[in-house]
Amino acid sequence: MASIADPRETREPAATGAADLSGQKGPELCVVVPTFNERDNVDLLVGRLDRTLRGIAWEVVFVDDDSPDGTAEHIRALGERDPRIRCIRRIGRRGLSSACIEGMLATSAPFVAVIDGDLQHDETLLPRMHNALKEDAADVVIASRYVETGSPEGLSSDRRKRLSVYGARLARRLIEADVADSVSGFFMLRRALVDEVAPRLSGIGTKILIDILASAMRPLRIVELPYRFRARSRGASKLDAFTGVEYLLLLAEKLTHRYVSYRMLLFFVVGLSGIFLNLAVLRLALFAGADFTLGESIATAIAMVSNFFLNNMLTYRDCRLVGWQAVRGLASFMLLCGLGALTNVAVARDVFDLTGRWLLAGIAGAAIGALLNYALTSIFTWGRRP
Ligand SMILES: Nc1nc2c(ncn2[C@@H]2O[C@H](COP(=O)(O)OP(=O)(O)OP(=O)(O)O)[C@@H](O)[C@H]2O)c(=O)[nH]1
Ligand SMILES: [Mg+2]
Repeated sequence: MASIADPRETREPAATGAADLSGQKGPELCVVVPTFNERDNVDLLVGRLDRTLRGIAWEVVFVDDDSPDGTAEHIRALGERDPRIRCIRRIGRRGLSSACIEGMLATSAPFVAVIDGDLQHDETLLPRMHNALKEDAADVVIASRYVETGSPEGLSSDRRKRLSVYGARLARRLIEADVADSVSGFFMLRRALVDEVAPRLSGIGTKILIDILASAMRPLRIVELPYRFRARSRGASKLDAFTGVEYLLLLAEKLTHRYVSYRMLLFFVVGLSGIFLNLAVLRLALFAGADFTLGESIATAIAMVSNFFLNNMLTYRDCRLVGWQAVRGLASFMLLCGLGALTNVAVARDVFDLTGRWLLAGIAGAAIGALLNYALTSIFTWGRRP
C-alpha cells in the first residue's frame, strides 16, 4: 500500500542533503574594512570591534589587495580561531572603493558598515549608527567630521584638511541630500540598499560613499553623527597625487550618469599626450637629419610605448600589469594599436572619397581608430570590459 509522505520529512537533512540550520542565525551587522598593508592595525581593530559591539551579532570582512606585509595571512590566522573574522584576498587588483563594494556584497547581514583599517575612525560610534538604522530613522548613517562636535583634526596636514573640505563641497552639487561629510569613509547602511545601487556603482578611487549616494535612484534619508577623526599611529597613508584626479573622474562619471566612462576619458587624454610626443620626437628626428619615414617610425613607436605605460599607470591603475604581464601587455597593445591605425586610414580614405573634405575625413578616421584601440586594448591587453 502506498503511504502518503509526511511533508515535514522533505525538510530532513538526510532528504535534502543540506544541514539543518533552523536554529542558527547569520550576523546582524557586517563591518567591511578595506586594507592595504595594515597588518599592525588588524588585532587592535578586531579587539575594539569586539568590545564596542557586545550584544550585536557581528562579523568583520577585511578586503585586502594582497598586501606585501602579509595582512591577509594574518587575518586568516585570526579567522581560524574566530568565525566572525573573514578575509577576501584580491590578487592583481587595487582600489579602496572597489574593495568596499566587494566586501559589502559578500555578506548576508542586513546592516553593513564601512570603516578604515587604520584606526582613524571612532568605532565606538557603531552601536549608535546601528540603532539609527534599526529604528528606521535613516537609510544611511554617516560618521561625520563636519557636524556639531565632529572634527577632522587627525588629517595629516592642513593641505589634506583643505582638500577634504573642498572635496565635500564639490560633491554637494551632485548629491541631492544635504550632506556635510559626503567624503567620509565611515558609514552604515542596509544591505538591501547596497544591492539596489550596486549595478550603478563606479567603484573608482576612494570615495565610495559619494558613489553610493549619487547612484541611488530615490531620495535617501541621511543622518550624520559627529566624531573626531584620529591621527594614524601605525602604517602609512595610501593616498597619492592621483587620488584627487580619480575623485574628479568619479564626479564626472556620476554627473554624466556613466555615459562618459572615466577609463575612456583617461584613455583619450593619454592618446592626446601620445600625439604631442609623436610630433615632438618627429621634429627632433628631422632636426637630427633622419629621413621622414625613419623619423615617423621612431616617433610612432615611442608614442605607443609611452601610451602603454601611461595607461597602465593611470587608466588601469586598479589592475596594473607588472613584470612579464607588462611585457606581454606592451606587445599586445602595440599590435592592437597598429590595427586601430589601419582602420583609421581606411575610414579616413572612405570619408574623403565620399565628401572630399580632408578635415572631416581625418577626424572621423582618428575617432574610429581611437575607439577601436580603446575597446580592443581594454579587453585583450588589460582583460576588462571597455
Ligand atoms: N583593499 C584596499 N584597501 C586600501 C587601498 N588603499 C587604501 N586602502 C585602505 O583604506 C583605508 C584608508 O586608507 P588611507 O590610506 O588611510 O586613506 P585615508 O584614511 O583616506 O587617508 P589618510 O588620512 O592619509 O590616512 C585603510 O584601511 C587602507 O589600508 C587599496 O588600494 N585597496
Ligand atoms: Mg587613513
